[in-house]
Amino acid sequence: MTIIVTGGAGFIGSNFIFHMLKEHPEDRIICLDKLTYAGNLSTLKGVMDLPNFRFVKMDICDREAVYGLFEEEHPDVVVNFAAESHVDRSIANPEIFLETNIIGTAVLMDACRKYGIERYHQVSTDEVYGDLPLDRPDLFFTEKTPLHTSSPYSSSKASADLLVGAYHRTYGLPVTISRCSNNYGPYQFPEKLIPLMIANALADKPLPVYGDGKNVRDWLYVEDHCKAIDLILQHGRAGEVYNIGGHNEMGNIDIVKLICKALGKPESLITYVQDRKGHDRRYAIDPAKIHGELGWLPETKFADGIKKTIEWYLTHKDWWEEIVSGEYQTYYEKMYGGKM
Ligand code: NAD
Ligand code: TDX
Repeated sequence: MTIIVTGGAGFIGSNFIFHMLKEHPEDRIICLDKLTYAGNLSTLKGVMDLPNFRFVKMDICDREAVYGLFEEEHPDVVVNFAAESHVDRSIANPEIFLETNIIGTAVLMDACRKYGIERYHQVSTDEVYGDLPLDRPDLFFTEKTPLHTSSPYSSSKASADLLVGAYHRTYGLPVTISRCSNNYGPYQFPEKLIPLMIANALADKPLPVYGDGKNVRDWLYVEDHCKAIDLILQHGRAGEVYNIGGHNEMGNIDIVKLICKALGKPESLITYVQDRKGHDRRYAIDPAKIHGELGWLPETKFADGIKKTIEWYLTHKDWWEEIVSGEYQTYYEKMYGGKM
């Protein structure tokens, strides 16, 4: 099989490529990535020379280029990870989120319609369901929870999900959608909570916690997410949505304290800053459907996953120090400069 993986130079996409090349060496993987600030070619250096891997620098919104690639490669499967993925950036500048996350998805599916495909898989997020209250721990997101978004990011992802559903119903495109909770693990860009706190703590810099720090996220080790998508591609039913979650809810402040402890840094580094606008309170996934239909359950306990993740950032300083010292610094100053 030939599989196009978009956004494969980013965090989850690269981990998915590593997973697929290991588990399905008979498949050919083509990584299509625009290499935005979040895409890093050095992440893929270990697989770049493999005969069944090809990297193509391309924008998913570039219809002509995307059609050209489909014409040349005739992919059997497309897995779309490519997106603008950071909520805070979407609040500062929504437009690129609408372009990449909505128009890009439409272009990819149009190419699938034109050239034929066995499966188009859309990597979505639990954020499309909005948030849950902190005082109702009995409530979870199921696939039937109505879409109810808070940020330009989640709205763009929900819009894309609606389009994917429409292409299935209108054109019979064989699609699947997965909606996953917060991922953590190697190669995550240090603008996201866990790697940002690790990088700042190591540099003895303030650890910026939004609001009261009590917002809850449902953390999933990235490898478990990749395994779930692999299963959906093999056995998932076309037209269906699958929620993927870790059953691992944690308050932000507890994660930050845990990172301080693991790195031997004082909690006095923790600095409460102005809350994110429209900040979702709690996310929690009910993964009963993917468990019942496909037998998937998260395998990595948070205690083990976070240990592995911290260890990875300690042993791969060259990977993230380059990012922290470059263009990202301008964003960081804009985002946190006046707040701390
Ligand atoms: P990321 O920001 O680390 O990576 C995104 C990748 O997409 C980058 O390599 C970037 O260069 C590429 N890209 C961006 N715009 C592009 C375009 N126009 N054309 C081609 N490539 C483009 O993101 P991530 O955290 O790996 O997330 C991957 C996907 O998973 C996204 O769709 C995101 O919405 C979804 N998701 C993420 C999480 C999470 O916790 N990180 C959870 C649930 C769902
Ligand atoms: O500096 C920070 N301080 C802070 O308190 C940052 C960057 C985050 N936070 C809080 C905000 C959230 O409650 O930590 C929590 C996690 O924040 P992010 O890492 O930005 O993730 P989140 O907004 O939950 O979204 C993530 O999960 C769902 C991904 O970025 C999305 O792409 C995915 O869809």
